[in-house]
Amino acid sequence: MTASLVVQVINPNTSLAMTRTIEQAARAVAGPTTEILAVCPAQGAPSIEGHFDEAIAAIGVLEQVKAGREQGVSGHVIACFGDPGLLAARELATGPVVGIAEAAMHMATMLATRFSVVTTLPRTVIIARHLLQQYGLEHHCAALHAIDLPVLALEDGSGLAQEKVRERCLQAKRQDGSGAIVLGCGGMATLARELTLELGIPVIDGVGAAVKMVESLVALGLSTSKHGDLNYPIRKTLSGQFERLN
Ligand code: 5HY
Repeated sequence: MTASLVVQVINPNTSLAMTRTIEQAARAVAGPTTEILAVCPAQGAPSIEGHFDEAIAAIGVLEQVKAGREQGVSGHVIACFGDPGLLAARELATGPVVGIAEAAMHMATMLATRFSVVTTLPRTVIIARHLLQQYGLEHHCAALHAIDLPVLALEDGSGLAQEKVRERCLQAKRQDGSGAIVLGCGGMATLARELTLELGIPVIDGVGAAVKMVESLVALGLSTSKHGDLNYPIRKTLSGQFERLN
């Protein structure tokens, strides 16, 4: 069956292993006529663990969105829980651009009155807090937890990070009074279904949520508004390392 739409799923870090994990989660939920095009920047940060990494990652996101638009993809997913470069990407894109944090957070509000977030490092919890404020959802979030392991621990094959995620999700369900849990890392994407079954509450992976949101937006004939601040960037000649964004 030929693809009726192509969703570009961007892992903003340069970890090929995590890109594969994210691709697996995206393909698991994609519709029968949806093609998933999983990509990551050739250069940048191997993992995104703070404001500095986010700034670097945003450039890679923009390069991938530009390439995807030129290839005619239907929409884009930014598969990093900080949603790096989201608004800038929306300026560049024609189709919808959905970040995994915003997708998972909004989906959680449709399933429970309060949700908790389980992410990686304590220092990146503040990034999730900033997103909650930016998206107007802070009053829906009961608490944010960190497994206190680096992002790439999710790809080291030991299973330690995955077990820590499970423990933190159980703790969040017990302590926070939350009816749902949002997984706060693209690398956690493949854990959601099993945790939902084990905990008996919705455990939401933003990769799957974002892919389905892009599919829905495209099916409704909706794309990024070009009226106002998300119109295409004002034309100017970018120089140096940014020439490839012209
Ligand atoms: C992510 N970092 O989803 C975020 C998660 C985090 O490299 N991919 C990353 O912990 O901020």
